[in-house]
Amino acid sequence: MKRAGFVALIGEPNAGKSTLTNRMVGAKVSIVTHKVQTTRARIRGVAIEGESQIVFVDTPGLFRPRRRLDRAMVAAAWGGAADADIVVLMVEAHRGITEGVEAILEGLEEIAQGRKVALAINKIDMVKSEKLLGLAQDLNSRYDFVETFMISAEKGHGAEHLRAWLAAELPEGPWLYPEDQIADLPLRMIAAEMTREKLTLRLHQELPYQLTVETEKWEERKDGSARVDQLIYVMRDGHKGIVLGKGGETIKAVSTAARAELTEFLGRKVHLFLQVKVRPNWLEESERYSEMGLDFKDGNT
Ligand SMILES: Nc1nc2c(ncn2[C@@H]2O[C@H](COP(=O)(O)OP(=O)(O)OP(=O)(O)O)[C@@H](O)[C@H]2O)c(=O)[nH]1
Ligand SMILES: [Mg+2]
Repeated sequence: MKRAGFVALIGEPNAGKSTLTNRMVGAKVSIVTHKVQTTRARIRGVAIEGESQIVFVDTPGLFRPRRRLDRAMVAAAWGGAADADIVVLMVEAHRGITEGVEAILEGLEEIAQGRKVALAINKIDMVKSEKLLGLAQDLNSRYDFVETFMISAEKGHGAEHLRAWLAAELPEGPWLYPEDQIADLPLRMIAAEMTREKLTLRLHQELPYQLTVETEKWEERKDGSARVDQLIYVMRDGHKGIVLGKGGETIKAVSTAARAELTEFLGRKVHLFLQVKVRPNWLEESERYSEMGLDFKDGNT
């Protein structure tokens, strides 16, 4: 019997939601870095398990938002949970029940309403197994999870078990996407995200949080290759200098890494052109939000 539905992965920034999404899908559809607040919008990745089509909804981390962008991100994350058939809360094994996790548990009470909520304790590769049972009990005493999983999204422990469980719990019904589709995200956005990942990995401190990347032009060439032009918006002249790097070496390295990844993803040659633009107010421009897949109005208040 065919089954299909949405599984939202929620949790604090850095919990491993995007890593798990990619593992479940079997391809990199969502960017991953060691820094917090990497994912900015909902990213849908599609996995098939037996007769079930599981649409994983990777969400931005939940934290106490300050900027308009932060508020829009957090709203997108809760929205993802509210629209899902099943919600999986991811908690980092070595960090345990932080203030952030407590705040999420409170929020869950409100949005869960009849939805199945499962717990996935992630990064079990980082702690002694004796610690896990206590953490699982503690979390289950605070919220009535339908099931608890111990996983390592990165190493793969427990991932198959979780996927099989999700596949069986989804409602019966026709599949939502064609069989060969792995992500529900325009290519131009995937490409922009790849570049943003490389920038985030190379740039320090606050800079990754003060830039955005957009694919401006996508041209299919007769020889089968693609020409992709992207804009990197930064807020200050000084930031532009840092993104470019001495003699342009930073932007060159970013471009090389992003192009390699996009080439592999598409399976054909890519010409990638990056341009940095200073735009002091981009965080307050609604068009930047729609390009990211966020709702500008969610950032109000
Ligand atoms: N050791 C270990 N590291 C992990 C595991 N899962 C994820 N990570 C690492 O944790 C960091 C954050 O992973 P992400 O998948 O980007 O986390 P996220 O929850 O999507 O983070 P945001 O998008 O910022 O909300 C990365 O450095 C991952 O490699 C795991 O099971 N074990
Ligand atoms: Mg993420």
